[in-house]
Amino acid sequence: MPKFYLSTPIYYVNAAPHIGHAYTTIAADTIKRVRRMLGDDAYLTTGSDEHGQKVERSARAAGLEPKQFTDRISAAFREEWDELGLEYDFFRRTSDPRHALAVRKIFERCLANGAIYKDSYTGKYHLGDEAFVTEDEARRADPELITTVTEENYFFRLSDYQQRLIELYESQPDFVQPEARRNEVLAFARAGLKDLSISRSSLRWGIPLPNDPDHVFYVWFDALTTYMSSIGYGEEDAKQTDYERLWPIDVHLVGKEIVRFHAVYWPAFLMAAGLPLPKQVWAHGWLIFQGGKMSKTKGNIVRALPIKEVVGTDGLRYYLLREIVFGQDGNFSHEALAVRYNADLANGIGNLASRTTSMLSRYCDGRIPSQGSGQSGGLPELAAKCIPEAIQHYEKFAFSRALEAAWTLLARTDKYIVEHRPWVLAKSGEPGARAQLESTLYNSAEALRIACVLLAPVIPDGAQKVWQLLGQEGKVAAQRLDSLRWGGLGANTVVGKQAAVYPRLDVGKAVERMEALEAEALAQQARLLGKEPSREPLEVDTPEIEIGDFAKVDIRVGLVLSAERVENSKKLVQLQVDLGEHKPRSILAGIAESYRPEDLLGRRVAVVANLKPRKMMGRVSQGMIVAASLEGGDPHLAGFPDGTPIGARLG
Ligand code: ME8
Repeated sequence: MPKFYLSTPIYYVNAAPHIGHAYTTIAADTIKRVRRMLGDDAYLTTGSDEHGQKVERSARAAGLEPKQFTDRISAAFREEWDELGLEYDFFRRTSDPRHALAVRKIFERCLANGAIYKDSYTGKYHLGDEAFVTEDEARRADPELITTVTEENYFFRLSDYQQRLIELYESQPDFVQPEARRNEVLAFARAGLKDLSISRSSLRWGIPLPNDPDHVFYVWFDALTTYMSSIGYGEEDAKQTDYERLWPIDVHLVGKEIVRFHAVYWPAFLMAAGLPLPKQVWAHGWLIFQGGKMSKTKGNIVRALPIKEVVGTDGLRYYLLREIVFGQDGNFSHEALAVRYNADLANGIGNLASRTTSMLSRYCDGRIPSQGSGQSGGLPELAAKCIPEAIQHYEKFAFSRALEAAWTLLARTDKYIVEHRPWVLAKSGEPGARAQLESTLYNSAEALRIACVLLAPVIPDGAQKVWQLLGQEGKVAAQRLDSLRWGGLGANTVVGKQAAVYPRLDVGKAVERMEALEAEALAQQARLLGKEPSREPLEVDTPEIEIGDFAKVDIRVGLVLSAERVENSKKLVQLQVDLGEHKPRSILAGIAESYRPEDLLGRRVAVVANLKPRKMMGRVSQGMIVAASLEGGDPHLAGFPDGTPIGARLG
């Protein structure tokens, strides 16, 4: 049996999984199902990328040690994949000591082959991407995420591999796909490759280098090796056999932003280590939500489980693989998802399955009749065309086109039923009516059976239900796509009891429910990540003062009568505050980034009433509003309950 080994990226565990991660993992799961249904011994590896500064920082922010934190988030990823019914065979955490064995082994091989040297390096470092970036990239990035780092690093001689990499892309045009990504990678390699820093001495949360334990591996050298460590590379015991059986990997499925790491750095590391190269790197596009790539830092995130609650895993899988051309970017929308679900699953295959089985119950005693000699409406010929078409598209990961091929058959079947009107034939006494009735029902059920097998990789739950409705035994997933032929449905098979495979949705309500569940999931995630950021214990080290010094400050309760933002200032709000004097004071406060003017109206605030008037942005402030903040943090206004007398003095 041919083997097929496939990977998803290993996801950073600095936050809970979102639908972008689910997208890749669903696509990979679909590919694995297709390969199994084509007779391959197919395996999928995934995992969690746990080292590096980004994860370490998130752990600290949650008040946890990195290991505790990554235990939690890595488990959340696994639970998510299990809940979505995604069938991975290997899950490797980079914090697993078995993974370190593989990383060290590859490093030692590269070292022995002269591909590694030590040098000092200063450069701009992107904290979000965990990578040194060019000056140009640094300028374009969010300044908060860029720092300058000087370090003694171990370097990988990437520049030595430029020619061999170019030859690889040229001699194996399929090595990077789709074509646009291949061109991008080729252009990158042709532009010249710089040596790559592969260690950090400033980091602790990582795998120490075997020859210099003050350094830990840079996350990408560490992370990429997971594809080998998960199948036992580096271990001495019998698990090695998985590696021997499965390596080299057939496909690395990745998002397009990490194609360079997989298609340039990774093969170069393997060349230097004298190990077999992957056969293909396949990079898909991004899910776009609210105008941008979904990202943890931007917060424009959608999660998969709230969607699953409403449309099931099939609804989610179908939408992602049908609506978005695999390889290109695509917009995500809850509404489009619900509309698709109704049109194609509930009203499409679901309705066809329940109609067909109910007619079989009514007119044929719940059994499949023989094919008979009635008109077949061209369904057998159409099926013979759609089967290889769907398979070819699946093999190229053109999921939406494979699904279209299956839907061509379903749509034609719907029409065929309407054309022949079994409900009329059943009552007709005309000669030949019964024969046509039986042929119509046989052909419809057979077309449905074929579509069901073709669709099983994408909508496994519904396909299994339809399979059973048609009285078929075992698992539809155990069928072979490549031996699927018209006529496989046996006469006399007893069909199952009617049941809605995909209940129809009220689109508006479904969207509302998905959004409400999303909000709940967000709250849950906040708990997962720890609500209160941890920090160093605070030192209150301001010099002591006498009570008389304090008495000099006149702080009073004021009532905010009006508030407006100061033009051209990001921070300032101008307030009219009643202190119980003959007229309100005009006071400027730097709180516009934390409070909307309308939220300030009617608040009782603390005002330093005897502060010398100050001028800001051309306006005079007659006092100061008291707010609390940690250094650099958001201001929080001091306030008083309703009923506190206006003008009352604090002391
Ligand atoms: O990059 N649309 O991890 P990561 C589509 N740890 N796919 C998306 C997506 C979106 N909006 N957002 C994320 C890392 N993905 C490294 C990988 S591999 C040795 C190390 C998917 O958590 C897509 O597959 O940032 C993307 O490449 C991956 O998640 C990035 O996950």
